[in-house]
Amino acid sequence: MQKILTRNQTIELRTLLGEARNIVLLCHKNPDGDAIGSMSAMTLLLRGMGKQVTAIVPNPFPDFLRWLPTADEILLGDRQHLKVNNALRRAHLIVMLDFNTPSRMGDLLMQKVMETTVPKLMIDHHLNPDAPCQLVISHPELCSTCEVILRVMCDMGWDAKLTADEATALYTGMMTDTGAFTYASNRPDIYEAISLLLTTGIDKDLIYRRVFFTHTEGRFRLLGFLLYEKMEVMDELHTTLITMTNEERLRFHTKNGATEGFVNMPLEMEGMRLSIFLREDSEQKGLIRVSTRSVDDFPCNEMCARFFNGGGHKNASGGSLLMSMDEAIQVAHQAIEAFSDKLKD
Ligand SMILES: [Mn+2]
Repeated sequence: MQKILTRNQTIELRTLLGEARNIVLLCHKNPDGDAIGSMSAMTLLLRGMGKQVTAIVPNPFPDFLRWLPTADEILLGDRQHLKVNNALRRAHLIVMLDFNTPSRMGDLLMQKVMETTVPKLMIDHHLNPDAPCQLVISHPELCSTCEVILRVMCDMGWDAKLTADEATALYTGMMTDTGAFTYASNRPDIYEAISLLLTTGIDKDLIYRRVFFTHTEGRFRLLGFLLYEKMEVMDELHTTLITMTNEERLRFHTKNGATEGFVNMPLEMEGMRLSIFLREDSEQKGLIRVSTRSVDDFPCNEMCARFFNGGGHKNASGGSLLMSMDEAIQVAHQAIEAFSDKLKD
């Protein structure tokens, strides 16, 4: 695998870590497998170097990630205020994982973090990093932050001591950010990286089941309802739109996050190019969460930037709208119309 760190970055990283005894790890709001996988791997890696590590999430993460090494120690930024404040006050280094700009941590945590003058390191794979950090290791061409971390470990010569627990965490992030290697996963060196992870003896099939075979009956019935009753299919535009209100979600006794992955499913219909999923936020009234997925060259990130106050990756992006569901549906239709040239045959 080619090196991803420049000589200067290598030196800067060594300096940042060398001076830091207490390290705080942070990830984005609504943490996913890559966010928690990154924090888990970094916690283990840095502890292996003798560091005191505290990992903080802005808000709770899904239960299917709870089995990851060190996940049970992660502090909740929206609940454990005292412990979070203490960890931030004691920190000699703050490491931001899997996000490109402080606002992705949510207002509360962002404010606390940006108030501190502690040196900051960002490791990420989202486009256009924008954060006041001493060192930004940003690689949008890589599939996940976990892949970035593994490549950093290789460049720094830390991979020789790669443990099975670290590999498990890193594999989880790579797997979840690529839909189990079904998108954003054509680069050959992804498989070199996986090969390296497998040499530690991890069971990737078990990791797959632990992450993906964990659904409740409610989720399945909600999925059935949404696909049957709430999915609009625009054949000529090769596009689907699914919408879900809180009331509909609660009817199936499912938690927030139970719809994870739903947006990918319409793309399994032959010829589909774009899937849009609108759902009411579980907490903030009048906020509509937007997820988009596409195949091939359709630019979800451009659509999300132009219409949904968001962005992300070409084939997987998101955003949000402050309006009613009916209004959001209208915006979605405008977005689809504006991109119709790219969607039609
Ligand atoms: Mn990621």
